[in-house]
Amino acid sequence: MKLGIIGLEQSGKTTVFNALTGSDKEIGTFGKISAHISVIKIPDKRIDWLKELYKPKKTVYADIEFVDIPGSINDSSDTKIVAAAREVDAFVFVVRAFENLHLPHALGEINPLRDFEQIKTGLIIADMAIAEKRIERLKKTVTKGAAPTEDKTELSVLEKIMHTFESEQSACSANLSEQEEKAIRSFQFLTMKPFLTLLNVSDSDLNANKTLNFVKSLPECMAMSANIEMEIQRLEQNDRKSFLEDLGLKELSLNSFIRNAYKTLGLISFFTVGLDEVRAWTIPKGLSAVKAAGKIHSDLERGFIRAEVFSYNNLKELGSEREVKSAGLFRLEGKNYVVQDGDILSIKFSV
Ligand SMILES: Nc1nc2c(ncn2[C@@H]2O[C@H](COP(=O)(O)OP(=O)(O)O)[C@@H](O)[C@H]2O)c(=O)[nH]1
Ligand SMILES: [Mg+2]
Repeated sequence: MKLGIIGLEQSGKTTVFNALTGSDKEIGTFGKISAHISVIKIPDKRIDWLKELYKPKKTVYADIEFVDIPGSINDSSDTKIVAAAREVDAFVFVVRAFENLHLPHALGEINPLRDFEQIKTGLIIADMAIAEKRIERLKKTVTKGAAPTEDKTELSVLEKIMHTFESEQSACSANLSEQEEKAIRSFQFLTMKPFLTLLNVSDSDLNANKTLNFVKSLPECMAMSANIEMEIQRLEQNDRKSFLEDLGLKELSLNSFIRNAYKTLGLISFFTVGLDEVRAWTIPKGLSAVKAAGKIHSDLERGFIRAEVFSYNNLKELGSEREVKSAGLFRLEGKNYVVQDGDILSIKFSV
């Protein structure tokens, strides 16, 4: 999964990037440098436990790739920003709530709701430019009369979306049918992508009422004090606890961030196990066994015969695969079985 960190200039994007990934990139650079990338392993106690049980040669955790996209997303003249944003699966909107006397906000007072709208507008404007261009071209062929049906469908969907944009709404609120959505999927509209909002607050405001109110008012929002978490990330593991306690936190925001990301983006994990490898795979909720097999390798999807399935919870409770089998909790499932969070899968296939 690839997450793009976007927001206004000087909202703390790079600070958030450092805080979440433990990187050490320069902050306060005014977007003058190119995007930063860092991949983090997603901590998962289930994988830790499976590793102990199977003692595999290799253990692979699921991961998230963070891309710190510099500059300001409401600057639609910056094509590099938009191009980088198209590449990601989902966004982290960084919204500034921290006061900093040395760093006045370019738009005046600190106002997270306004800044959230600015980000949204930036994305809508970028999408409108794409839709407009395509509509213009399609209109030419469709009015000539010789256009294929797909072009007509595409045009009507794009016009529908254009209406949505004109009323300052995201493409995802255009209520498209699955078929309509398919017709325009290739455009990778930015406002179709799911997002999380990270409210970047001063550490003294972490539990303040105004923070709680902003978190409630903004969609998919959580608060974080990026500056201080970046500092804590730099400490030795043993020294972190007392600093976190002082802030009234149980853990670094990374953990709750990952939980929120899975929930908001509708993701689950399944596992493959064995003496060679124990591995976590991230998939969208509702995926069929055959599609999940395709995540592992395209051959497994093409030649899919069946999935052998048992659950992590049963394995943990009973202690071994043999016990799971004799308890009748080992199942054979077909192509259309919907994979559940915590399933351990073994795909039988032939190509
Ligand atoms: N007081 C305070 N300053 C912050 C916080 N987060 C970021 N900053 C400052 O805001 C400035 C811009 O941060 P940066 O991460 O480079 O923002 P970007 O332009 O969005 O990448 C830097 O001077 C940071 O020190 C915070 O939580 N509190
Ligand atoms: Mg930056």
